[in-house]
Amino acid sequence: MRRARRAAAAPGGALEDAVEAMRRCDVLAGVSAMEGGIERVYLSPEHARANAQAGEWLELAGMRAWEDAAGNIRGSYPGATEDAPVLVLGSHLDTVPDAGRYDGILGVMIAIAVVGRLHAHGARLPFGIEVIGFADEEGVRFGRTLLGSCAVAGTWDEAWLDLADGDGVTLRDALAAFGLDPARVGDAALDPARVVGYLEAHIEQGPLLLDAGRPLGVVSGIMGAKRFDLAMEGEAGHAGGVPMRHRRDALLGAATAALAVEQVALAEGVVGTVGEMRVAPGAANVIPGRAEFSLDVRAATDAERDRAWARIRALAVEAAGARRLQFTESLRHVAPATSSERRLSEAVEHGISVATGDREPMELLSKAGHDAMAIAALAPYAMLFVRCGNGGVSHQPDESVEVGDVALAIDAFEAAILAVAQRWQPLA
Ligand code: HGY
Ligand code: MN
Ligand code: MN
Repeated sequence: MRRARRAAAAPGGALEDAVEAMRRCDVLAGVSAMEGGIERVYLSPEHARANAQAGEWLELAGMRAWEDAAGNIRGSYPGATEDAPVLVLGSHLDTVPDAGRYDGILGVMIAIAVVGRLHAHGARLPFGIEVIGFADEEGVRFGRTLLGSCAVAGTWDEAWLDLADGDGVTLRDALAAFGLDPARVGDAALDPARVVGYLEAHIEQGPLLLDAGRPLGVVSGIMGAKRFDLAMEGEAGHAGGVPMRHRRDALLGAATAALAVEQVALAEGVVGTVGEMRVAPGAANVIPGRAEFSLDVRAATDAERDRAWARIRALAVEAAGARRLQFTESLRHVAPATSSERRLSEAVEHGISVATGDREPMELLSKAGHDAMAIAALAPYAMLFVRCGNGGVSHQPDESVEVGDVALAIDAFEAAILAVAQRWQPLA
């Protein structure tokens, strides 16, 4: 077995790899359903085109590329022996509406760049490598997130097939239209016994590395999240004829609840967001009879998350009562808080030290969700964060990274993977 040598990334090597990784992010930014912006949702024509393009890059890096039963694009790089287990690398290729070009995508390109280096040197590790471009981390189309990574983790729930998108297309029909068999999505699952672990590189999506002057960081864990569909039901009416005190204005009930989200989040030290609001019937001269809105609440622990939700819910019920409205709630998505695995994280820290010379890499709790939280059901994980520019913004077009930081990230990710290989004992 040829020992994996640290690929001698000539000074230009890392930068060249980084320039190419970012160029590929630019290419995928052009695979979009949105004029003048980036939008790529699950099982869309844009998803298919992104998979085809990513598949070419996986093959160029020496992997066998294939699309799995859930629509994830995957690349397999052999280990030293036929029966070698696999180390999984990856992130997601889908986006939010009007997205930035690096959220998820950069992590897949960093993983491909590292395997490309191993391939260029004919390196074989004690495990194979599987790079996955997950198909639906954001959950934009069907409301439930992490569908692609749940399929790989073996936690796919058949009940999700009845989820419908904004046009009433069910997940079942969308899978079939994409050329997949809705009854076979579970075939995408990996056997936990064959998985060494999961490493994900991702932009931080916040300002902490930027404020600390650090290009990279290691992730201690990912916040637990819950998403709800909430609604206030009142009575539509004439904007002129109904006296103010007689009104049952659903929008004002929803607005009071949204302000309660901010009040509770600040008080409890969690994060809460009302990102969607729909008002019916939606005319300037009609008092809103119904207001539907989303709630995304996250915390470092599930107990803190649930305590905040209980307080928000109580204030929403109070707001409804005060206006003689009907308050309804439906839980759309739950993701438990997870912690990264110590030895894999130590390998990531080692990689950061090798790449940057920083002996004390910065550790961060991720407030953003990632595919790692779904893969945690399958295997231990660790994550590498890359500094965001522009004040750390993400989920919008101003999302940015520095090419020098991406070069360091590729070197760090490679060194982390080699460290896992050198230290590797089957993780108990
Ligand atoms: O919502 C999140 O945290 C992730 O970007 N899907
Ligand atoms: Mn995102
Ligand atoms: Mn992401």
